[in-house]
Amino acid sequence: ARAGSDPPVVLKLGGSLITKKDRPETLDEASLDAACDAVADALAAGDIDRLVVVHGGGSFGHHHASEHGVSTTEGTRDAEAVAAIHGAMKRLNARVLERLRERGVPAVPVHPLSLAARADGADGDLDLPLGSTATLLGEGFVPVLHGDGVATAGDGVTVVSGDELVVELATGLGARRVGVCSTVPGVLDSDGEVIREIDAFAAVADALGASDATDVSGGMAAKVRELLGLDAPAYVFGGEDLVPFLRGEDAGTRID
Ligand code: IP8
Repeated sequence: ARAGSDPPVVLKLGGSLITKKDRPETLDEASLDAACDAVADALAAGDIDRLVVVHGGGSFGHHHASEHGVSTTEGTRDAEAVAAIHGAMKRLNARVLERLRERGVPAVPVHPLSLAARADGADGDLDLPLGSTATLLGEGFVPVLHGDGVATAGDGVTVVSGDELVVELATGLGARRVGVCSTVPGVLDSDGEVIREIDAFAAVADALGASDATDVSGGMAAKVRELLGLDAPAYVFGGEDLVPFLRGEDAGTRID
């Protein structure tokens, strides 16, 4: 049997959704619980067969990354800094896994620092070997990845964001659908209204460039561009739309 041959759904739970961003290493217990309930219910109901979860850093990873001056473009060669960032992300990952498993979800960790690399420096493409994730999926597990540090040729260790992992996973695993769930109800136009559907970048570029509200997670415009490049339909939505997304319904903004 070929592991992971069924196209999976890839779901990102944003750091802003599952943590309280303004207090170091603090969960948003209520919204993490609600997200874990939604995932458990969708798997139990058979709405979803195979699922990969990615979560962001929120007040765990970003707190330590900024303390050490490390970002997606700024690397470090200080092992203490790497340990602090990776350690915080593993603590968050452990809490997410625990809550999923409490609900009967067979969630297991996949840590990007141990797998991924950028061979061409901070601007280079991410190489994320997917053998372990695909095999875990094929064996019935729900792999849970997270934003992390990543070995970066010439720059030490930089940050890999959950969004970047989502794109790699969706492409490499041939995802069926992609969901990016955060505290924002979708991609917003310059009036703050959710854009229901995006099928071409040019049509929304002005609106995305013009609005501050769309820029909460490191550039909505860049994110939309990446998601448009995927074969699978992608949805950007808020926590209130997680249940419909997992049921296969439209949620927030559809990008396809
Ligand atoms: O919250 C970055 O992941 P993101 C995680 O998806 C770290 O941008 C290590 C800061």
